[in-house]
Amino acid sequence: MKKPGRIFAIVALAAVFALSGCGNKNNNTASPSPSPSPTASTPAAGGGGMHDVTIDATNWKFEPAEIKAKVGDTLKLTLKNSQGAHGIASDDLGIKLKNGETQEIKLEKAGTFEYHCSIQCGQGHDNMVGNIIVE
Ligand SMILES: [Cu+2]
Repeated sequence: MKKPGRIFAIVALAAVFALSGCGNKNNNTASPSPSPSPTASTPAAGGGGMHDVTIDATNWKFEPAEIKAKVGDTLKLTLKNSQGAHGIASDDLGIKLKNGETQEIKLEKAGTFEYHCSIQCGQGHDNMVGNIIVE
């Protein structure tokens, strides 16, 4: 007489293998979702940059006295008086700065724009000029 228990055991084992195999398969298919694609922000071509410039004013000059930028850029200008009392003004670009002030200027046209000291600061006042060159 055969032992049905043994056959049952083999079937049971096969079933276990099948189940475990199936289980592995499920684990594999349930792989973690793909990593999020990097959302790299593409910089705007041709201008659109930001220039953060602090102009240091002394008796009697601005440093830097020349600022270069491209059309479409934004100039973030800050005036810092290290010596004396000076201001910055440019009629063409609408700049008006006193000591410690910051102004953002959108550069929309090419050209060389002069800025000058806006406070009568003494004998070198007329020499206190600078240029913002927009290309
Ligand atoms: Cu001045």
